[in-house]
Amino acid sequence: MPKIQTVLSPMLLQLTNLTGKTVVVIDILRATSSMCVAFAHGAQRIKPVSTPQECITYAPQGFICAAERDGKPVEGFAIGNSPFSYMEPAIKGASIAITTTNGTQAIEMSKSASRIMIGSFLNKKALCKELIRQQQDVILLCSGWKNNYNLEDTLFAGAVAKELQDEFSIADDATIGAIDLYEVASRDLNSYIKKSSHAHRFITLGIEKDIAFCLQQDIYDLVPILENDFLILPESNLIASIT
Ligand code: 3SL
Repeated sequence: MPKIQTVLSPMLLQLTNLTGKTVVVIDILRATSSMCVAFAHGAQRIKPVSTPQECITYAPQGFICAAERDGKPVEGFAIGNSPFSYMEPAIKGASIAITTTNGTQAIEMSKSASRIMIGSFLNKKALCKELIRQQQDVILLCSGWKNNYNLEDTLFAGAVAKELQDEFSIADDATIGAIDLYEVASRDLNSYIKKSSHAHRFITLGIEKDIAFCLQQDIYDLVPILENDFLILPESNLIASIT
C-alpha cells in the first residue's frame, strides 16, 4: 500500500526525502486555487517563479505576468492572485508567469519529487482520483504562511487524506491530526476558516469573497502537474476542462 504523509510547513520539507514520491502542493488561499481557475478558463501553461523580478522577465515573450505579496497585487503587474482575475477572457490560451508569497515557493522547493501536482478544494475529487490511479507515495505539502502553519492548507490535507485512507497507509501524526481537524471543521467549513489568520488578513484587505470562492468543492475536473518547470494539464485533463 502506498503511504500518505503531510508536511505542515515548507520549512519541514527538509526532513522528508521526496525521491520517488508525488508532492501535492496546497495553497488554498489562494495560489493553488487560482491556478486551477486559470486552467479551467483555458490557460495553456503556468510558469511558477520565486520573485517578481524573475516573473517580469517573461513579459517580452507574451506571458501574462502575475505577482502577489502579502495578499496584495505587486505594483507593475497585470494581475495578482485573486481567482477572479483568472476568469477573464485573456486567460484563454495564455502563458502565465506567477510569483506568490508562499505557493510558488512551495512548488520550487518540491522539485526533487518525481511528480508535482496542484491541489485545491476546487479540484479535490479529480486530484484524489488521480492519486489513487498512480499508486505512488504522496506528500501533502501545506504552503502555510511565511513558513508558519496555517489552518486552511491543513484542512485540505485532512480532506484529501480522509478520502484516500482506504487506499493509502497514513504515515505520520500530521496526517492523523489533519483528518481529525477536517472532520470537526467540515461541519461548517466557511465558518471555521473565519478563525484563520489569513481570513482576517483578507477581511482587512476587503477580499473576503475570494475565501468563499476557494472553499467550493469539486467544481473543476482537472489536475495541473509540473512538467519541465511549467504547470500544464496532461492530455486527459484537457478534454475534461473544455467547457
Ligand atoms: O502565498 C501565496 O501563495 C498566496 O496564495 C497568498 S494570497 O492568498 O494571495 O494572499
